[in-house]
Amino acid sequence: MTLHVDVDRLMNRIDELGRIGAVLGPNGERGCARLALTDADRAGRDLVVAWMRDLGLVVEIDEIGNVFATRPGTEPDLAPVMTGSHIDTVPTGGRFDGNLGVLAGLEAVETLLAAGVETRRGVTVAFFTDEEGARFPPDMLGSLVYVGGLPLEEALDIAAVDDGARVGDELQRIGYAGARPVGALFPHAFVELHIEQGPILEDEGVTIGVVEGVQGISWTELILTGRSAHAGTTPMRLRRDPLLAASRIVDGVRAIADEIGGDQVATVGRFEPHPNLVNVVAQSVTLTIDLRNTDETVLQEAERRFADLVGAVCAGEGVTAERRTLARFEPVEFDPSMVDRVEAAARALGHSTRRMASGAGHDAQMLARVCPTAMIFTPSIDGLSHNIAEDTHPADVAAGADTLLHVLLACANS
Ligand code: HGY
Ligand code: MN
Ligand code: MN
Repeated sequence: MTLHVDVDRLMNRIDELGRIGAVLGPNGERGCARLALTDADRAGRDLVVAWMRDLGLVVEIDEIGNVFATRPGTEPDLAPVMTGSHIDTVPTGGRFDGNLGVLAGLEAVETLLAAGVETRRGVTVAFFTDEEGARFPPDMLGSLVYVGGLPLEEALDIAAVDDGARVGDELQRIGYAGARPVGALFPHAFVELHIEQGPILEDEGVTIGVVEGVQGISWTELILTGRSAHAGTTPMRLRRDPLLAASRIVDGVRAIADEIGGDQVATVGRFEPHPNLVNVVAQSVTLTIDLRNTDETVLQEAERRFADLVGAVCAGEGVTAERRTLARFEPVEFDPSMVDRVEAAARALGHSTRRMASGAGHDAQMLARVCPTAMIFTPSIDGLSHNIAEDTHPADVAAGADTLLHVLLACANS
């Protein structure tokens, strides 16, 4: 008899966790705002850890606040298999981004427990700190530190974009500065269930995305500085206006993506003029640029064009530019045998599949550095994410969670 998850139980947990930091929209949207290491994140963490403990799992918290909950296997000397994702969100986030992967992992373990199905290897369900990077760049911070991609001390000193708080102090404040050394134990294999966050699966009517890799990511913070001046008395010829320069850069960044074409995407997400007043020519503008491509060579070309754009615009307007790299990750390809396992499990369950790359960053791209890794995608309604209208049909949630369950079973008995 084929094991299936209890999708009602899973949807109830998704909705309950989604009520912490809930953002309700005018048209019934049920979004979520749980920025990393805020009180809302603490409340979400406490709820998920309570569910983990209710299932009798062994819960450990590491020094960067990553949480690992393990159901032991019959052969304790074997490294566990791991699944998981994140439960922090962007401020205009949804109930599924990250949360689905963590709660579906918990549901898979509960299904095994309820069926009395034991596995050779333990099964660990994890959530990683600050995957979004919205408050503390870079994104995937917790999993990056876990795999040794960033020294712990450096991560603990990262300051929040919003209020300047330190990662280390915030972890202490919310009670998630754990004792487990980062990277203390790497899994035998890792698989992450996540919503696609784009339109492809829905457009093609496909149920399961078999993710072969993640595109490269380049985040830059730019601070343009000109000279603030009186809007009424300063002749146009005397102005050094960083807001005009920033606007030309916004337009030029879109042109870079259009000219390169293909997979290239480019986004100016933050745009903060100072002093941002009606009668003052701006003193400075802080903006962020997010460039991504599946091809590292093309991504570097996009970065070169961006650097040239900034140089030309700043020279033309007489403003200066300070640059800070917030994140830079090369494209990642997942382990072919794990990708095959995802495809086989989904098809054995009767679901349609298609292979694809991930446009979004995920913790799995970090775990791929230390063990065979793959991802499972489920469709996003209207392809929306990082939007309070983010939603996924329960039937697709069930398909994704069942696929995850069977990939975990296969890996945990390998
Ligand atoms: O930025 C990303 O792709 C992810 O949502 N952190
Ligand atoms: Mn995510
Ligand atoms: Mn996200």
